[in-house]
Amino acid sequence: MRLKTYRVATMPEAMVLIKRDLGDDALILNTKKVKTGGLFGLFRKELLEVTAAVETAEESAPQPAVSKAPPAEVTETPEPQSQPTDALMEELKSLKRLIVHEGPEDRLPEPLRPMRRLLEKQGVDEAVQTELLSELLQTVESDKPVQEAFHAELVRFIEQHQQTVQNDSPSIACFIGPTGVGKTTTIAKVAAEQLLEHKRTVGLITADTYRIAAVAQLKTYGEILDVPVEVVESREQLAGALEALKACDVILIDTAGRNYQQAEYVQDLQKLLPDTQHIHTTLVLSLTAKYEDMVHIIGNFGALSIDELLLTKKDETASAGVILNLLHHYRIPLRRIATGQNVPDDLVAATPSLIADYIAGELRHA
Ligand SMILES: Nc1nc2c(ncn2[C@@H]2O[C@H](COP(=O)(O)OP(=O)(O)OP(=O)(O)O)[C@@H](O)[C@H]2O)c(=O)[nH]1
Ligand SMILES: [Mg+2]
Repeated sequence: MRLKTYRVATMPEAMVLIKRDLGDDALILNTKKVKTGGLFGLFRKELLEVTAAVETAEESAPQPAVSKAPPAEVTETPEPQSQPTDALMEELKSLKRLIVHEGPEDRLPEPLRPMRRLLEKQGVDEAVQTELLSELLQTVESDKPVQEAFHAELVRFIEQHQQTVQNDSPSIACFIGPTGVGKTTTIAKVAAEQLLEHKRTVGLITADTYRIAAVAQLKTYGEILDVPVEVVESREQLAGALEALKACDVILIDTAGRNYQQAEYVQDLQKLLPDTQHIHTTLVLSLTAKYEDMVHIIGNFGALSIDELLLTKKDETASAGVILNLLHHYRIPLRRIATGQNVPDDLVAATPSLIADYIAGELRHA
């Protein structure tokens, strides 16, 4: 990449120079106002500092052309043309934010604008949009449909940010989360999957004695699947239930749905879980929730380590952008997504291509 910085009085002046030096493919990376000259601060002139770049021969990504403008008198400060350093590339990355997001004039090339609109509509936050679209700017090839490149970029992004679960077959797993997100239903799905697909014996425990129907709900699943169910109210009782079910290959623990926006409920959970033994903890969140609320909830779990995130109710929303936000901002593995009420069918692996389909699907069908 060749980079040049110009100091000019007006933007059209910069355009002429950029076009002359860097050609039609040049891209404006940044514009800022700078004060120059003057004596003791008097008679200082305000100029525009414009940084532009163009890909060199080895880099083939097409860039938007700079529009034509009338010539004018200018002050020019050319940069030495050397290989970009890591620091420079970092700086470029932050400058890309300016290209991707609207400035005084929209600098994002026309073919990428529907993608930005889509990401916005899907609830993808600005930092993630910037990363995705600036990468796309570099990788998109003129002979390939831009939708394909977008899908491929989504897959790359997800692969890069998705963490793998430390223990993908935990023998004791606990499901926690806000009210009504689908914890109990998901436990039934996981229990059935373990029994039927992996031929493991399963035991269920519920610590949800808060809601009258909660115990009955898990017991019903226990009867259908023909697996034992224990009911506990305290850490001591939980230890007893774990002991009683120790012959089972897998023990799944259900908990009461709580408003984890309030930290006191996290403390209640800490009092329930053993302090001597690590239990694989899955935080269940509904995709119908707002991302800001998810952030708040995850923040409250600071002291209690979350081993895995499981997202439910994908079938109830067309927006999947929060998945990208979560993968980008948190290092919590996401392994499964629940896609409906049917036990055991509506539980799928959160693969990069599936998540990319969720996001880009709308664009393809448009
Ligand atoms: N559409 C849809 N509904 C779901 C999904 N998962 C669970 N549900 C439904 O959501 C409702 C609540 O499910 P539960 O499993 O009882 O939720 P919970 O988190 O255990 O609820 P509490 O224990 O009360 O906090 C039920 O009607 C489920 O059938 C899903 O992926 N999609
Ligand atoms: Mg429940």
